[in-house]
Amino acid sequence: MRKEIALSLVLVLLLALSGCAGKQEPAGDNTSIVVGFSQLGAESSWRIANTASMEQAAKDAGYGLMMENANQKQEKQIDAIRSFIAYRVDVIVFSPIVETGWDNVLTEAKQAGIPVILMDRMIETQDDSLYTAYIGADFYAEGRRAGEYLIRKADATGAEHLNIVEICGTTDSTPMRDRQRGFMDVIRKDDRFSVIDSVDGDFLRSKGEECMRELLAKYGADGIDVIYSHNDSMTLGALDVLESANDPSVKDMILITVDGEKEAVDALKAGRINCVVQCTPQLGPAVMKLVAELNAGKELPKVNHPNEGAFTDFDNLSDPAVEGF
Ligand code: GYE
Repeated sequence: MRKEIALSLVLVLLLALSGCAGKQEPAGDNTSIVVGFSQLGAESSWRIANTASMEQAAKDAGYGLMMENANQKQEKQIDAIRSFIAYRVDVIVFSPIVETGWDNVLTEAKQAGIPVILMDRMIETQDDSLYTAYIGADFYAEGRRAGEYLIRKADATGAEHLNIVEICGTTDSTPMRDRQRGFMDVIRKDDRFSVIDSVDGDFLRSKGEECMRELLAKYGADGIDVIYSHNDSMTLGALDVLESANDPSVKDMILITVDGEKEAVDALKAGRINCVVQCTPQLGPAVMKLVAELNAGKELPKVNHPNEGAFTDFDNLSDPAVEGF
């Protein structure tokens, strides 16, 4: 935090000394490139790893990073983007907490001639020219992977009918919408499956606990066969509640989670979770590569997805490649 303030101050000072508010042209090295980065919060281990990846990658590339953390508030993200426009950063990178409500501020960025890279999450807009590129996971494919695992598991165990509860990420965020849609598209036509409840856990561990307590009270452990949770933080919170419930039916539950942080992958290895769909937070190097290409005047691909898969209890979990972040 202190570093970011210092960076902002240095920048303001430079602008004041040069007596103009114009953008500094790159002087052959990277040090004059400043990236304004609006991170949405610090809600999960994924997010914390993502922030660290951005900081490290900017440092490695020799770019100045002006970062603002919005603590889960869209208004704070909008303020941050406005301040980046005022500072005339070279590129704005941001991870939108929800999909809607960005057109005005992104139009301001466009009018100021500052390119915008969406990192991690998407926006909903009629005007695709409001962002230059998107880089982040294919959340729909992640949801499908979760559903495909469940079908394989049901086939392998000969299950006749499974009651599913879904613990969802932040309402109206891209990963919440698409992880749900992908999962449903795969399981919908198979009448072995019923989603009996879908609750909002906001991607938070504490909410995962809270949701699990409520679900247990409502359906009992024997009324729930599958838990599909949109991120590891919520899953780990739910797992704490399940394991302290001391109910024998808990161990028959199938737990499917998304992200792949170390604690979740370790829980998979220990047989406490059944499937971890991967979603990498290590987007920093690829983001900085896009920034470099932009700076070199290249046209960027509009959508950039990292390669991802899933770890499951069908895999050889002693393989060293089975590792969390
Ligand atoms: O899955 C979750 C985080 O947008 C991919 O946000 C990200 C999600 C991630 O809070 O843990």
